[in-house]
Amino acid sequence: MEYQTIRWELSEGVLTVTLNRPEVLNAVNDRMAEELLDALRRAGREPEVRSVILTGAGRAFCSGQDLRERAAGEFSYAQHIRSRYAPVILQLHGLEKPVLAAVNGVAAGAGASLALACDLRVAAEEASFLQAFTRIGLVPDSGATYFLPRLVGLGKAFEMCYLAEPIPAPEALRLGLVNWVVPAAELMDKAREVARRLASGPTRAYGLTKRALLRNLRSDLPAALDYEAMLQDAAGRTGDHREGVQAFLEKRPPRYTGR
Ligand code: T3D
Repeated sequence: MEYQTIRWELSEGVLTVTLNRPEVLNAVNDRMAEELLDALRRAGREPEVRSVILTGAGRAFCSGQDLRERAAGEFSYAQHIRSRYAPVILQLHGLEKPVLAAVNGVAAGAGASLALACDLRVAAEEASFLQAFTRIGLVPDSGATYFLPRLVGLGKAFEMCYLAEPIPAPEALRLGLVNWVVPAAELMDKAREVARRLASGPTRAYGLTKRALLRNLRSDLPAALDYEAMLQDAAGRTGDHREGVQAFLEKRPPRYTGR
């Protein structure tokens, strides 16, 4: 698929996907949702991709649904969310490779949900998170009501969704909504530093770790222990595990290949 609304750049195992409609603060239209889904599926398939950065072009990360695209007349929000947003969020969240959002500016509505669906978030000092939905009489969607209470607790999630005030990056850091806040000029360096480190790590073990963390959010302890044991069997059979042990015994840094 030829990309018109996003950019795909792969270097040193790190895929950078850039939302690229800066004139509308990277608002998501149907084309962008389609391209993003295609890019994320490709990222899952291609072994050369060992970590992913999602970011935005220009001064915003993403302003959510393109409000200019709303067709007049009959329109099913449910159908649109199920067919456009849900597959992207599920693909992003389920991608068994580390995924990092580099939040360069405002992340609003479904744009915030995209960032929240990533495993890690690094934000520029000027970035902010805005649950814009109720400002226009909508319900938080694209996973906002799933991710927010888990990341910041129910009380703060209510506040963010009801009042729909922007949460500036430094507050987002205090809340645990982002992992790092850096000056804008250093954002991509920081994102690449983390992504490169992850891209040179044991990719299968990271993928299985992600599976365990997500599944065990909803498990009781005996089930969590059992699931970990099962995944450990898979990790234990990887070349990277053998290399990790060998490197430890030889007192040298490991050389992981992702297999
Ligand atoms: O429809 C469904 O399927 C349901 C799914 C819904 C999911 C959602 O995401 S609902 C939430 C949709 N998003 C919003 O409501 C946010 C709308 N945008 C804003 O509130 C503000 O733009 C921001 C707070 C994000 C940033 O404000 P500011 O002052 O920095 O920028 P601005 O001047 O408002 O925007 C700059 C330009 O981008 C402007 O265009 P112009 O006047 O220069 O030609 C503005 O219209 C455009 N823009 C910003 N956001 C969107 C947008 N155009 C279309 N859709 C947008 N979401």
